[in-house]
Amino acid sequence: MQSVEVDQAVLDGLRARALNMRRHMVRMARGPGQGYLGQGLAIADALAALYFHEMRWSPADLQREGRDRFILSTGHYSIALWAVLAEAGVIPLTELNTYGASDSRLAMSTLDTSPGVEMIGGSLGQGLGQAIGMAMGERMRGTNARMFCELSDGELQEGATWEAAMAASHFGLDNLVALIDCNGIQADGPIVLDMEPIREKWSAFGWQTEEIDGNDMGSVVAALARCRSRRQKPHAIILRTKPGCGIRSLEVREKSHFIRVDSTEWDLLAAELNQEAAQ
Ligand SMILES: Cc1ncc(C[n+]2csc(CCOP(=O)(O)OP(=O)(O)O)c2C)c(N)n1
Repeated sequence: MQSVEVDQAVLDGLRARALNMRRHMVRMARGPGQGYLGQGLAIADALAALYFHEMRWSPADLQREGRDRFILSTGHYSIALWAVLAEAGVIPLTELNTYGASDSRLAMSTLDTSPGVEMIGGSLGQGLGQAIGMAMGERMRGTNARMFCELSDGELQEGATWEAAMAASHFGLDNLVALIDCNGIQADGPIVLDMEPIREKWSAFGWQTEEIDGNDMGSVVAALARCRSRRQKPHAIILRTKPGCGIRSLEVREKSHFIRVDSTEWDLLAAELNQEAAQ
């Protein structure tokens, strides 16, 4: 595997971004007192690396032609998307505590009325197929834009995901990167169907694959850099992530699909996050 040297200052900057995003997420879930916080905290490092290092996009023009795109297939991970967009200055910080309110742009699953949303989520298993359409479209237009599609381990149980995986390798979409968030949970328990060995399955479907600790910034940045090489194959990065990452009491929680805590506990969670960051 090609080794990638990443500047320490760059990594430190991205870790600081991810920490801020985790703070934004706690603030969001605190509004309604609940939310998909566990998954958001887990995927924060990957989104920080994408939006603040790997992707070519402009916070000032979210519709810019030929932009790199992030496609969030797992719609209920929206809390992480709102957090990265808030960190980039696209969403005002004051709006974050409207998360999940009925008239809010920041819904608990992605809507087309929210900023920076490339596809409407909610129905799982749809993202990779849509990302393929976008990747083919950009190729036909002759741009260098790349598509980064997040999907969850639960979505690996959808037939549509594997149909899309076959199509991407058939068409040699080397401008497509799938980020497969393997957090090991599916709703209120462990993953229902055993999908292992996940990496081997993607390799067998013709993808260039690697498997990393999705909460280690150095590994995430290096894996994304390796996907820049265009060798007629789509790329899959299997991210092993920790639900609740950054807040110890959530990391060890048995059920972290939908987090609800008492109003008195939010300060404690925020303090735990700061404490872990200081270590
Ligand atoms: C097509 C479809 N089937 C079922 C659901 C209901 N559903 C919502 S979240 C969820 C769990 C999915 O697990 P995973 O995607 O791994 O997400 P995580 O548990 O990590 O949040 C399910 C089955 C859905 N949203 N879409």
